[in-house]
Amino acid sequence: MGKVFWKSACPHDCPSACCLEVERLSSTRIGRIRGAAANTYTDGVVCAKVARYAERAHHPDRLKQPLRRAGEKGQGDFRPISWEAALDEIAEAFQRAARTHGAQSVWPYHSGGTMGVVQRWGIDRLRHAFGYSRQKTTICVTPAESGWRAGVGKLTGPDPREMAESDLIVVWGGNPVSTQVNAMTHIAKARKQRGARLVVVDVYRTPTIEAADIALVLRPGTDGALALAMMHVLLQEGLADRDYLARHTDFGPDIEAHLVDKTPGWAAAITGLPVAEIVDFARLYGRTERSFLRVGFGFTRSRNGSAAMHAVTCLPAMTGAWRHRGGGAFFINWDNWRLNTTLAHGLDMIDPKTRVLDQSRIGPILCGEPEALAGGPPVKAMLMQNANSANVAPDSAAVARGLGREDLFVCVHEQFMTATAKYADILLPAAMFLEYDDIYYGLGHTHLTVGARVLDRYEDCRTNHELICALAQRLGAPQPSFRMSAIELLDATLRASGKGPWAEAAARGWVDCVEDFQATHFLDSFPSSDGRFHFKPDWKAVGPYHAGLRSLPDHLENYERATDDLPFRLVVPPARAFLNTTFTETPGSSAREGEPRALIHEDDAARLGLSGDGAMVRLGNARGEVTLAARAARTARPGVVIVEGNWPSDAYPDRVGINTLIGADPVPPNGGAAFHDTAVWMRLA
Ligand SMILES: Nc1nc2c(c(=O)[nH]1)N[C@H]1C(S)=C(S)[C@@H](COP(=O)(O)OP(=O)(O)OC[C@H]3O[C@@H](n4cnc5c(=O)[nH]c(N)nc54)[C@H](O)[C@@H]3O)O[C@H]1N2
Ligand SMILES: Nc1nc2c(c(=O)[nH]1)N[C@H]1C(S)=C(S)[C@@H](COP(=O)(O)OP(=O)(O)OC[C@H]3O[C@@H](n4cnc5c(=O)[nH]c(N)nc54)[C@H](O)[C@@H]3O)O[C@H]1N2
Ligand code: SF4
Ligand SMILES: [Mo]
Repeated sequence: MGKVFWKSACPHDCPSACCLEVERLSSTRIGRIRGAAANTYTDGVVCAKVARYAERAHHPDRLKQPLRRAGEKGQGDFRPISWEAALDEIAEAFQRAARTHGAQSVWPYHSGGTMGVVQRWGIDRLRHAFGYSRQKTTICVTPAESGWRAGVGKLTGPDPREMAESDLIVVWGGNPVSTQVNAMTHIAKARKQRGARLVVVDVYRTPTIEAADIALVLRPGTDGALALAMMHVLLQEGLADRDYLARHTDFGPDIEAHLVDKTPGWAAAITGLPVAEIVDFARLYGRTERSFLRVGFGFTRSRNGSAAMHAVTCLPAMTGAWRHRGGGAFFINWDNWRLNTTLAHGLDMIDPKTRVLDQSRIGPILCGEPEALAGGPPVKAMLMQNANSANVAPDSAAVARGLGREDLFVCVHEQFMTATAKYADILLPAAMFLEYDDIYYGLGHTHLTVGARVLDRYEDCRTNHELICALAQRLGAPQPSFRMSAIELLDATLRASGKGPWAEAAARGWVDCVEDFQATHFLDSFPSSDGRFHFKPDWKAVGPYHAGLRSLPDHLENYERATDDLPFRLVVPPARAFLNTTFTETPGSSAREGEPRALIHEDDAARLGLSGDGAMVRLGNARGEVTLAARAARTARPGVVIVEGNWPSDAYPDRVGINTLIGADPVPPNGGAAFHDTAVWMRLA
């Protein structure tokens, strides 16, 4: 008998949002996973870590029963209890917090473990039904999103499949070979069929840089300067499309005057790139009609990241590349789904007076910083789903202090015993995507992808949706949405959005929400307040921390500069075989990644007296110190240290993880974490 493959969709926080085919061996076991060939974005490809998902789904360490803390917070000592007893305790803790400190002292917290419409954001129904604190979900896209919105207006753009019809693809501050492999499929088509060239802008030699025709390795946090100098060259050399600028943008003499002294020489001194590289790149960009700018998140994870994103998005507005098939720029799709999630996310229950807590600032919030608490009460009770904040959030020492508070009740709903799970008072076992139904937003493409259940539930696990419903009922919520199944909610959501019934979507595996060329290339108008692209952003309208941002394309010097005391710049990008901290538990992924490791420029290594593999270094700043293995490599610029992968703190010799060194101050103008913007000292350990 042939192998049996079932349709599904990847739930993880990855813009590829792949359509999957899962080899189903029985109602409780899977074999290989492959990409759906019939989906024209996935195109039959998935990453290696999801291809071997059986390792994760059938992992012996999966949580399988509800647990109650028996030892110290953070130690991971638990005893089994029943679901009923666990739900009673959570409900009691929430009611107690609400009684003594008000409903806003309860903080339901979520991040990107699953990206499902119901299984991730369903927690918002619980929140809104009881007036618990709201959450501003900033940890990932916010700095990039803010910069994009400031110029373009909305988070949409050309169909990324058009990259195959492009003559020049610029991957700017992203590493898709590692972080969204499918983008490379479409880029490869353009290179094969049209001889297209690939330019990659990064701060070290990533696998994507290695695949590029032209590689620009600059100093961290200097992308704005590169973009400004490119605009300078485009204007100087007659490569700007003056007609397009006049018709479709707010470009004017003030911007032109601002760019006069942003010469390649000026940018060379800031970026570390040779003048000729900057000029050649600008000319190539300006002379290619079909130039597709695929912007990543990486270069925006700096204190000047929103401004840098805005400056970069000015480039296609200056050349008019938006007009051409295979031209323009793309970051993510978010504003094009038009899903009506009022029922699924309880939007009609929102009380706009309820405070909003910033997800990235969980450390300062739990440590009681008044400004972080947005003028409200301390957080006294939490439910955490889809999140490993003890490892992934900035300033992890503060997160640990906060989660370790004796007066804070924490329920964690997890698949594994993560660093965060160890802080739980009640730890509940979560089902995996193969065991539930959901719809996912394909942020890197145009499809809503659909994953119907493939396997029976593992042991005593429950889905996020089931936990939310059970808890809401315990707390006395009368709303019918807490009594609906995930499929009922999804079906209602799709129908209310004019996208047909669930059964149809599930049978196909996706809903393509693609819009036509005219709309996605903004030929009639940009999705901004006045229909134009904004060289002059209204930062005030984007977010509250707009002080210091100018109404111009700009390179801001507000990042953590290297100093005599802190002479190195630390960058902490994703590892290929992990997805944030997910997959750090699977043998295939952890074997491939080895151990936490600092990549140090050979010249710096020599100066430090670092020799041979296996040497250990200590990195530090005012926030803390981290010890890890080091390797000398000619991969970034001198003075730049790269630590790939978000390893569990237990993987470090001192059990202190890398995010100890990262600041939790909000990125202007609308928040988010400056993960790649950290100054440190370094010495041999
Ligand atoms: N394998 C794997 N895939 C993933 C993830 C993962 O952890 N592992 N994470 C997922 C998630 S949540 C997200 S948000 C995406 C992120 O996907 P990406 O868009 O790739 O974003 P980043 O991970 O922030 O970093 C991308 C690149 O930016 C570079 N970079 C850092 N600072 C700068 C800078 O100042 N300038 C420039 N030009 N480049 C800079 C880094 O070196 C890195 O190579 O990937 C998703 N996919
Ligand atoms: N050093 C460093 N830190 C970073 C980044 C970086 O590049 N470098 N990137 C940042 C970014 S972009 C992001 S988005 C964040 C990501 O941070 P998180 O969203 O916290 O991502 P993960 O670490 O993968 O943790 C998600 C957890 O959800 C669990 N999970 C998965 N599916 C389900 C489910 O269905 N139900 C439940 N209950 N749990 C589930 C997984 O087991 C996992 O432990 O990290 C940020 N932190
Ligand atoms: S992690 Fe990304 S590339 Fe891998 S299967 Fe999921 S969506 Fe596709
Ligand atoms: Mo992310």
